[in-house]
Amino acid sequence: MVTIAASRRVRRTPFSSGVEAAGVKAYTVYNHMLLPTAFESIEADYRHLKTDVQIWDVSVERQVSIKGPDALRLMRQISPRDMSKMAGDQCYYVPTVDHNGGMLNDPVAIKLADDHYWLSLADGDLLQWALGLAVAQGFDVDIEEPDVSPLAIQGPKSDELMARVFGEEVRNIRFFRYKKLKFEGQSFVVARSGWSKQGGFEIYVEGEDYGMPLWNALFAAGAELNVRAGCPNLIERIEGGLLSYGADMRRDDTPYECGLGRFCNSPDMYFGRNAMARQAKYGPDKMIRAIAIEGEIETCGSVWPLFAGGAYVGQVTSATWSPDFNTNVAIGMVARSHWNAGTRLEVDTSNGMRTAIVQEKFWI
Ligand code: THG
Repeated sequence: MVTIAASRRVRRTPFSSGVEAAGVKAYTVYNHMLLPTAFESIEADYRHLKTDVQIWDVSVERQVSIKGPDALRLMRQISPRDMSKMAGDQCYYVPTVDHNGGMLNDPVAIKLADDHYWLSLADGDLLQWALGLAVAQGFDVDIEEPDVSPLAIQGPKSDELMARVFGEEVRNIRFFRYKKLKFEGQSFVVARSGWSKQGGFEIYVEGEDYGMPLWNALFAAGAELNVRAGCPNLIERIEGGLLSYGADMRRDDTPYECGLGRFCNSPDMYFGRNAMARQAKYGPDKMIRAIAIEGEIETCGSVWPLFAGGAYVGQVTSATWSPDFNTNVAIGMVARSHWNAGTRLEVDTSNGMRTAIVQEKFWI
């Protein structure tokens, strides 16, 4: 087996020793840090995620901390989602765009105080864009990457497991809200969120000291719940239409093109508003779609072009077999002329041409 060499550039996490002891089978690198991609196998992990409860080392969801009198002003410049009415215990999924409306990242924003936010990043160096804007405009904010490592608890038994470790209060946390809860006398942000459709929580673990004690406490409390180590699951997240920045969308796509138009409601503060005005009014010319693929395929590890009668009409960027839906499930970007549900296309996969059918919506 080939291994990835960790270093100061490719960082380990506070939970890496637990991840290794749990038998991690594969890693990827995300935000210059190790992210597990499989334990038993992607299909076995998927089955278990949907029936039990898993603990995910998602430390790679690094935080950018924006703190100071101009924090909200800066937040409103970097995202088309209006953050001015965010509650004090709220998290928002916020597309962030450049001056052309090109997606730079799709973080979760956490409001810690009126003058303090975290941006929980997807893969990309968004800190540099935020810092550039702040410095160039003389904003009064501190911008840094604090050592915060999210640990996700996902699956139908998440509430039960979390209640055993953090108390019954966790059950009252609403979707995309958080409470500050204690473990061993230390307070942590605990939010009802996570990159699966199976429900669950994310614990924002500050520093290294509590990492393995918390990991071990969760495993001890969850033994009879059949708790296991897991990670974001490729099959489940395609079924659920959870987009992966860098794979399904990039800087050449706007939030409207990514199907994230419902998160674009900021009046006028953000860079990119002029470039996005036409799409806000008339809609985009291409959009992310759920796509089913017929026949046998390998998991998509790159980009598969989509054709209609030989003409290029888009691309598939994620695809794999779904045992529950008995079809290959995929995410792709499709031209307006061919994006209606039921449209039959051809897709050039690593195993050759296959039939692809545009779906009405994602599977879960
Ligand atoms: N949690 C945290 N940080 C993250 C992720 C996360 N950073 C990286 C990556 N994931 C960012 N991307 C997403 C994409 C989708 C969602 C969250 C982060 C998500 N979407 C919900 C959905 O589509 O059903 C709901 C969004 C909403 O309605 O507000 O959860 O997972 N900390």
